[in-house]
Amino acid sequence: VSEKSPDYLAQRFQGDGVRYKAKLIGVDDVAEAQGDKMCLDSMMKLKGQEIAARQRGLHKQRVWLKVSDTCVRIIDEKTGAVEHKHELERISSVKKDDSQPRAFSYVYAHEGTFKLFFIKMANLADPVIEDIKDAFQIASAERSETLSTQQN
Ligand code: I3P
Repeated sequence: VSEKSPDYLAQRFQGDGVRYKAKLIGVDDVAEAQGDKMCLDSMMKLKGQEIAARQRGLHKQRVWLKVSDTCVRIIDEKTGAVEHKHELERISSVKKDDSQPRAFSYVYAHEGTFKLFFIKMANLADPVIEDIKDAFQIASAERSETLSTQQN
């Protein structure tokens, strides 16, 4: 962790940021910005829907997940279309799925509503969770810097 210098992180997340191969398990309306039980319940519900869909021969949507210093973007792998753009400051919680090491979820807060995005990575979820946390730190540091500049 200590080898992540500010310069390294700034470079890592600039522009488009870091790209990961993933699949979108599902999206769910949730009641709050955060909460372990709420997230686990929602993930369990979406997992049930995933199983039901597979039984009908449907597959999860293949996506790219991009983490930059401003947002997390979910891009359709086939069309390249940006389907969701989530500003980091509106991501209110990130939760690992302890039963699936490749899966995690985050909650996006928008105009008083909250949506949980449940994602399955091609590889482990830990690195992307760490990236989202690092990018969030950078984004909030940049915001307070902007703020203090304005005050001067
Ligand atoms: C697939 C297998 C994959 C899974 C895929 C399933 O079933 O379970 O692991 O991808 O999901 O279809 P099968 O072995 O019967 O082909 P993930 O590991 O990424 O979930 P998908 O169809 O939703 O892509």
